[in-house]
Amino acid sequence: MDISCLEHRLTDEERNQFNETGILEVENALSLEQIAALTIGSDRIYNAKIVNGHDPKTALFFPDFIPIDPQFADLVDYERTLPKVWGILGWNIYLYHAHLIVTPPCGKAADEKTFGWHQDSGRVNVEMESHPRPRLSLKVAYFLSDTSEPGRGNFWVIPGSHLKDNLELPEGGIGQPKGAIPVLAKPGSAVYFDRRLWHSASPNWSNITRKVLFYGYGYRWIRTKDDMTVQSLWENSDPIRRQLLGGNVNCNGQYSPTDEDVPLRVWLREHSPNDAN
Ligand SMILES: O=C(O)CCC(=O)C(=O)O
Repeated sequence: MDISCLEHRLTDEERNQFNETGILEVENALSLEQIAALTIGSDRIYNAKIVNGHDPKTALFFPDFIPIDPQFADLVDYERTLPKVWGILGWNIYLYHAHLIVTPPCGKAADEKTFGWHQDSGRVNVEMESHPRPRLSLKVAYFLSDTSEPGRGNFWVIPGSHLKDNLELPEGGIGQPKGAIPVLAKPGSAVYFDRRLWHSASPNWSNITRKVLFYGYGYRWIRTKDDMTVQSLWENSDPIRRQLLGGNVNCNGQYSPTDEDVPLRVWLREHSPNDAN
């Protein structure tokens, strides 16, 4: 990893914002060339699913896409985003889950139905005894299409809701919970969100297909949430990327890591010691 990535470390202001709201948006995290190339890669996956019978009017949720195209693996340790991930979670991390979501125009008129609000991680929210719930993981969402206006299948969030264990939904399944807003992300934006943030997908009432790549980072003792068939990439990955793709020496190293398990810590000790604790 090049030390130029340190320019993109989490600032105090960003840390405060993330801690307070559970979300942080960084515009222009991807260049126009990256957006174009990642869009071609995403379209290839989407078009293959359509050929295989996916309904073109419904959203495609496609996990385990990292091994399909090298440019998806390049984002795992991307120099503009990874420093903020380790700034929030620390160095004992890996990519536990990733998915592509393509939301085509739904072809219906806008309505007021309540969206599918949730916190990430399923049973973790039931079986983990603590209040507030622990952070454990976050996602970085790379927006490839323009969602800078509402109605385009936007990602919706309730800023500050990450410290709440319950969400009050409107009665009768109409309307969105108090404080809910659409994230108006432009192409190239990276949106970081705490897994506890109450959030939702929304219907795409526009005529612009929404495309977003989600990268979920969590502690190395968390199990993967999709098949994550990335092992074939280990051999040709540099040590930090290998760590982020789940490579380790043995299972004990997920809980009590040695330097060999966590090259990210070794690198930080040398180049950014405050982040190596
Ligand atoms: O598609 C979206 O905007 C929502 C994605 C989501 O809910 C998730 O990644 O957990």
